[in-house]
Amino acid sequence: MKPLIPELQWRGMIQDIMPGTKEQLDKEMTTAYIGFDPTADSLHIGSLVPIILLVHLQKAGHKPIALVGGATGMVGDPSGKSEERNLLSEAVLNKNVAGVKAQLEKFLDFDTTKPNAAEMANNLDWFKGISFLDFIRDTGKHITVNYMMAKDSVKKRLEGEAGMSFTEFTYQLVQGYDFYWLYQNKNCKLQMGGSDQWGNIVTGTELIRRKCGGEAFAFTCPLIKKADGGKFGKTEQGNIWLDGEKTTPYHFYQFWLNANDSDAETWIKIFTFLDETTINDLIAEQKKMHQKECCKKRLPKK
Ligand code: 383
Repeated sequence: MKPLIPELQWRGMIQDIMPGTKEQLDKEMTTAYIGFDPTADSLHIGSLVPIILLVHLQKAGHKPIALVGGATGMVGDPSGKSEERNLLSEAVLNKNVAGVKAQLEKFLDFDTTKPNAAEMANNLDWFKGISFLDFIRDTGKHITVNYMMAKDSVKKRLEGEAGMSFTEFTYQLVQGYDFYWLYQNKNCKLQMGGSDQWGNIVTGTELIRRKCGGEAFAFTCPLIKKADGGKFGKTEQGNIWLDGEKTTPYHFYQFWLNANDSDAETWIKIFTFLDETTINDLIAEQKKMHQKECCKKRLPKK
């Protein structure tokens, strides 16, 4: 096992971390997961940061699970959203699950001869067998409404005019149950995600503690912002998608090339696997030569 947390720390990829997480990772090969909801048939470069987290985790010798939210996609995560989402039809969801799954499969090593082979999961596989009554009795009973209402994702929406449906209110419990299920069935002790996911992730560790007295861990990565305050991953043409049909390789490359110097310095640490010395040299070279292309040319190409 290679040290994962220090590696992610110098890259600026850790926002919040639960006490004991580093010790758990140092102690044993740890199974960890990140969830991706099928809100579109392709992921975009915002999802690339958590995908890269999974890759670092596997490179360090731990076991990654990439979860596609066939069930949570039916509910809609209110985290970071000021308005209620529209429900997606089952046909659209099925198409999106297939698209997201195919993309995630490209990044991880699924070779089952290795002890830390990656796995894919779809939370619909366990949720389709759970009845509403079972869920509110066996899971809902462990978490108070007071606890759920204290989350940012809920508080923000209660302050607004439009409110929040019961459907979206339950989201954190559904994601929380996933963590519990993976803890029980896959010995998964760690959940990661972007910092917008902290509330949902902690509901999971809380559920694990209350339902079976278990201890689980978490950390999040910062949500990428541009130095000029603009939204990362958006251009005038819209989102930068990972799907080459939606964003051509040419536009994908142009996106990185158009980064300003300061963003290029931050992004080279996150979006490449170059080591610290190489990156420091590139940054120094960029500063010296005022030649802004030298970091950017090493950013990913499709
Ligand atoms: C579903 C079930 C789980 C665990 C997580 C999920 C998905 C999660 C979510 N994530 C975002 C998404 O899918 O909505 N509730 O669009 C994004 N993620 C990752 C990362 C991020 C988050 O896919 O911060 C950006 O990409 O966590 O917004 O059991």
